[in-house]
Amino acid sequence: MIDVRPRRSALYLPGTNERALEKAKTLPADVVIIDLEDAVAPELKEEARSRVCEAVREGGFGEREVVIRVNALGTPWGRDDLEAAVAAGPSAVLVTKVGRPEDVDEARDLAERGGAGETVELWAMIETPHAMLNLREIAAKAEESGPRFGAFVLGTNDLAKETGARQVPGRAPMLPWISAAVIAARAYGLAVLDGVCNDFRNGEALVAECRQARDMGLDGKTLIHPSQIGPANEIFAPGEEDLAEARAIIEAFDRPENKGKGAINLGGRMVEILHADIARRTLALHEVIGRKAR
Ligand code: 1VU
Repeated sequence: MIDVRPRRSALYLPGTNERALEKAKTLPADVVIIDLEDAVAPELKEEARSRVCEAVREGGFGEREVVIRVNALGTPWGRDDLEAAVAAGPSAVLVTKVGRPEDVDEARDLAERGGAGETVELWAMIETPHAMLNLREIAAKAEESGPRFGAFVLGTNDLAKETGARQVPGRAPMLPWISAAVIAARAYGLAVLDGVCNDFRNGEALVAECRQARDMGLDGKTLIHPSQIGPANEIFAPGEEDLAEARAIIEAFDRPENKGKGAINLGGRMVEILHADIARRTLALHEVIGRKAR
């Protein structure tokens, strides 16, 4: 059985917004990211931390992965956030401003000190120039930490702020960084999620960013508004054409005349065993998504 976890849609919500927190329990997002960082004012940080941890302990999120995004470890709140967050037992804690491999060590040590159970993952926000320069070392360190580190999440707003790059349609200035994050994540067995589309009333912009991210190999997109969930779920799921092709490839390799072959002719196109691997993964993802929908 192939282990696939759909992370097509990861919805952020402010840790101080009780209404959004309740609503998230009913929305079809694969992942809910409850934010203690940018969406919470400094004077509310401690109160938000307690409330969010209580809400996560209470549960009610069903099959959604629940992630708590904590303040950077170098801030007055980061270390306490991380220890409290892991103890609340979410699916993952999203560590912000990870820029060096030492940040991975520090987060892992704090998580273990906070009593993180086996199942609580750590995810890393990749959102600074240092993170971009150190992607390979960060990803390698994350893999070395065992199953504890699960994903990179791109912070494209911070990357724009820190570099001066503009967030333009087509995202040309961001593409090298998105690609670099995908390569580093895949080399070391991590999932990778795209940054947000701020223009949440602009459906066309969201669809374009989701398609681009899917084609570049990302697992899903982080979102800020419920209206963005449907398009992300659809675009990051295998479509009818992908499924038909996957089934045709597997069926072709199963034919007696193709037994033992590494490459075959499928309707004038070369198909290799690696395409059968991709096809099996596509069908596994489709099956898991189908089970969630039931
Ligand atoms: O109609 P209802 O009262 O039932 O619900 C509203 C609203 O509460 C709800 N809603 C959400 N529910 C869950 N999660 C959300 N993120 C969320 N956003 C809205 O949906 C109903 C309709 O809302 P609306 O269209 O009237 O939108 P609002 O004006 O209420 O809110 C717009 C913003 C952008 C403020 C809101 O969507 C929001 O707070 N989004 C998340 C912001 C956030 O968490 N930012 C930090 C992380 S993103 C980042 O740092 C980039 C890396």
